[in-house]
Amino acid sequence: MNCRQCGGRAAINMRHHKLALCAEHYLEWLPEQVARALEMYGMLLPDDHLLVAVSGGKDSLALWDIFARLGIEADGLFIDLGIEEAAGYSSQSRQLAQRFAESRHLRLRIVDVSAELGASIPEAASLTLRGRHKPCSVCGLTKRHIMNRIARDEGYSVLATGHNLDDEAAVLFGNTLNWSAGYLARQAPVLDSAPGLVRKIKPFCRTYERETAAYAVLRGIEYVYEECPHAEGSTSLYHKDVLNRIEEDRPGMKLSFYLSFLKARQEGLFSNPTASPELHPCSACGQPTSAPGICTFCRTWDQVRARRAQTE
Ligand code: Q46
Ligand code: ZN
Ligand code: ZN
Repeated sequence: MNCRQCGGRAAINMRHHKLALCAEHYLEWLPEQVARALEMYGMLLPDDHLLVAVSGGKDSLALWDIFARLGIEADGLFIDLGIEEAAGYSSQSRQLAQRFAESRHLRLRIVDVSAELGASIPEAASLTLRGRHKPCSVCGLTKRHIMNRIARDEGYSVLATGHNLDDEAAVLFGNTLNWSAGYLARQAPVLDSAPGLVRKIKPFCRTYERETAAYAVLRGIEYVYEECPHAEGSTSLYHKDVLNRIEEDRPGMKLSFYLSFLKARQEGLFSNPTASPELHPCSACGQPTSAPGICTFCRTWDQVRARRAQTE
């Protein structure tokens, strides 16, 4: 297989794009794709102050690298969840994120959940009802809260995440299986800002996971290879697996599934105005919530601290 641009040996063959490229041309091609997505979805505004959520994985580090190569200034935010199973998943991720930032002279803001909230994510999960099965619901809730709080309080106007096409297609697939109209109405490459909420963007929403992985490897980016140990057996991994099997037989299916959804969404298929819950500021932390009184984040962590006090 040869590179379409120079005829040299291809480093990646993207059947879904009917395109093979050598390492050099691939490393030019992907940032161009990201620049196109930024433009196409109006992700960035001229005076934006950008924060990238960095997990230490391939997607977020590749995205931060691409921003730097495109000349787009962005600081990073790493949230240390305190997940120490699987040979220190969080410490390893934190180290790699720090090493990446230092080697490129980029600013990385670190929030340590245990230090800031009094318990790690696995501890919090074991202390609440929500964590009876997996820590993912308390984890997702906490990450969303911290990302928005740091962005809002520290003067960022936009938050970028490394969600790729495989992530987006799996979420879409899950929401479609359940016909979750509210979630479908809100799934988009850009989530506009609202009172108390910064704008969120997903510049890799059209980029296959294989492509971000190839980019990270070819750029020599050191990243955490392992998934979080709690991801194992999750519904979203199962949905990814199903979609991968279809993609194998029909290259490009994932992309067309996602893009056709965006088109249908734009044409009003999910525009039921009653689907969006009304938001008001949480009486404890001030972040927008649809829950009456205090938000689910504050309620959950109050419960964690109360249970911890009982057990001490
Ligand atoms: S939610 Fe669950 Fe992830 Fe948190 S506990 Fe791990 S798998 S990191 S995206
Ligand atoms: Zn080439
Ligand atoms: Zn709150």
